[in-house]
Amino acid sequence: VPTAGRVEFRDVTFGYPGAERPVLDGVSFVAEPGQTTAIIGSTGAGKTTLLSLVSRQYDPQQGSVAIDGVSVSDLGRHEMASVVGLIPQKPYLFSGTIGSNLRFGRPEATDAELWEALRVAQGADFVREKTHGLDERVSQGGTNVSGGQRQRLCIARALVARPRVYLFDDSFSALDVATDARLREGLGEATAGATVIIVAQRVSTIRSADQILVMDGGAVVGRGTHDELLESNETYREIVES
Ligand code: DUT
Ligand code: MG
Repeated sequence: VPTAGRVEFRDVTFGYPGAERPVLDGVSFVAEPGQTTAIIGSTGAGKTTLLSLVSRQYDPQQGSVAIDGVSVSDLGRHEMASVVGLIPQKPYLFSGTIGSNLRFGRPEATDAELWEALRVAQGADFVREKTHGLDERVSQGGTNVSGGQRQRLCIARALVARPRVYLFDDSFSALDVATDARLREGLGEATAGATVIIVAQRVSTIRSADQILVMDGGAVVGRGTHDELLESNETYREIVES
């Protein structure tokens, strides 16, 4: 399996425009290809903000964010879409069909590829039940797709694009434990070789991660495996025990 998508943060500081205090303060870490890096931390810790710097919704005021040694600020918008696949915390659909939503990152994808991505994302059954299948129309504020279904479509959309880096922002918390486990098992295969970063709340979601980053107040206050952090990190223990 070819591997690529090494993400490196070097001493990154970032504050939202107009805000007094930075939201991220001196964040450094490396997320390796072929590995899963999990990020855990209380609400407001800066997890979504960190991901938004990888997908370059914002640029840091200090420090650098690089993918495979290239600063993300040197990647154009179009290039970015094929390098980074973000599954946002609040999943969104574009007005169009289910198929056009799934093909967003790779217009030439075949129907078979869309169905395979849906299968992995645990979304094939509900699309099959739609009268028009992949041609079913959806709209941004539409009600014919539930929140959970929307999330699975966003996961499938990212899989279809085959990026080097996958960013899952709290994509699994709303799923029941069995679906969560099934989904992540399939994702393991579908994303093999890429860099996977998962923001999560459940310990069951992250305990098998190769590396866990513990965030608190905009800083990385711990890193290691589940067992290492249980041993050494008070903030992690508090999160796990809560
Ligand atoms: N913040 C802003 N403007 C924004 C987004 C966030 O000022 O557009 C602030 C809110 C918070 C901090 O930045 O104090 C970090 O927010 P973020 O959304 O990154 O936190 P999180 O770790 O993703 O929290 P949650 O677990 O609730 O998703
Ligand atoms: Mg968030």
